[in-house]
Amino acid sequence: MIERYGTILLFLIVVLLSANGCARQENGESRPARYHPLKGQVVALEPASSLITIAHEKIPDFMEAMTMPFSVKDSALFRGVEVGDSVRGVVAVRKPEIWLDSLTVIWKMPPSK
Ligand SMILES: [Cu+2]
Repeated sequence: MIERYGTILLFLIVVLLSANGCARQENGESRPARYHPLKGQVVALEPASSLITIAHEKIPDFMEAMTMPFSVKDSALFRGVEVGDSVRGVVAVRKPEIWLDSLTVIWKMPPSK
């Protein structure tokens, strides 16, 4: 009798774990992201927090012009970027997540002497 309950319990645990796995997949990677082009100026770089703050122009159908931090998934985006640089980039949105997907420097602040 006890052995039988053990088997049922194990079965329930397996079912619950696999159901959880499915739900996680549906909420995450499988849904496509939307991409918005961005133009702006770098205000702050925080590689330790994976954040780049950009004063960005209006993004049509998405956001008004504002200064805001963007999270960065690929640390390579920090390479060659400095505060003051004018940039173009692409913002990816997969609700509730927003991140900076690419970044290109289009103008560099001349070194001050
Ligand atoms: Cu914004």
